[in-house]
Amino acid sequence: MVENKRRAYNKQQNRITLSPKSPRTYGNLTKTVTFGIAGKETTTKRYRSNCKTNGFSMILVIPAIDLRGGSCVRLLQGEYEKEKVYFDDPVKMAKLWRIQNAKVLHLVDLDAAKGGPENNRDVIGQICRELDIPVQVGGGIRTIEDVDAALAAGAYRVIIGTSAVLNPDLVSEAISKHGSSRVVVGIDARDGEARIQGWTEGSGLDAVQFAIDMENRGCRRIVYTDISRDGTMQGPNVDAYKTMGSRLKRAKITASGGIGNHKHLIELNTLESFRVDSVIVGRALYENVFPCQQFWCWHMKEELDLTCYSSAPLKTDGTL
Ligand code: AMZ
Repeated sequence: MVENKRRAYNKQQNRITLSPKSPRTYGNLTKTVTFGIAGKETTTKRYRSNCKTNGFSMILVIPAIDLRGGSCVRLLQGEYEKEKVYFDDPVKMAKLWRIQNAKVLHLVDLDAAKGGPENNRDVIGQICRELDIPVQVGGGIRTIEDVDAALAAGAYRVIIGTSAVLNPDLVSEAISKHGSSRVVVGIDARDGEARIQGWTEGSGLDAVQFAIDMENRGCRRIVYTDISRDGTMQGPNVDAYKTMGSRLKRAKITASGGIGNHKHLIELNTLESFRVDSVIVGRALYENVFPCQQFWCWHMKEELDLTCYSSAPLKTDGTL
């Protein structure tokens, strides 16, 4: 078999193995990816975001599931009254994003973010257990016990928003306990001001200054949402990411809000020098705007039987 051959079928293991043609081809992809076939087990090693292919950096696209009342919803600009329910089976939804090639999943408990009861905890735990990719979980993480519990339930990473504002020491404590890749800060801004409690209250804090403060506390990733763009599909607030990114020295930015088509992704892909390496996409994925999605069973989501889809959960240290 030619060494360079991209796909090799290993009969013994009954697997198709994708191996890099050359180290340059997959750049930052840290490990070989192995896909199962015909209902066999699927194993995916961890990716580093910003995979480089032939010197071209690709932003990591992270599908979002926002949970409310047990369903997958999207809000318009974060307003709880402007809710659209997309699917009522979040575990199946998570698997659908996974088979659409998600490398990381973004999971938010909207009820808990607003201070409501944490009714979604069981389903969050189930998704974390049943998916073989890292899941980042936000919404309602207010105490170190919440951080510990989410990570123990299988989340790869927790996002602290409201409590980073109200109790910034929590961020320092959680990072020193679990490390900066497992604890990140969510900054959700409207007109440059960070908002809290499910975005229902202002904080009086300037989003950029707040990000710098968090970086000084050891934070190495900011999930930065522009509220006025969120759910609109009108395009990301590129200037806001440039402004924040030019002030940060060590933290990376995950952009969020406004993605409506592939051109928006390409726009964000130019912001690597502004520390943007990944983007959360919600409504655009649910509304199937990317042509490639149509090949990935979205229209059959109700009928699809995903019980044959099994996966190896990540261990708590993030390895398989
Ligand atoms: O849409 C909303 N109203 C909303 C939302 N998506 N409110 C909060 N959140 C997300 C933030 C962040 O990921 O983007 O919840 C997380 C922060 O939650 P908390 O409870 O720590 O502020």
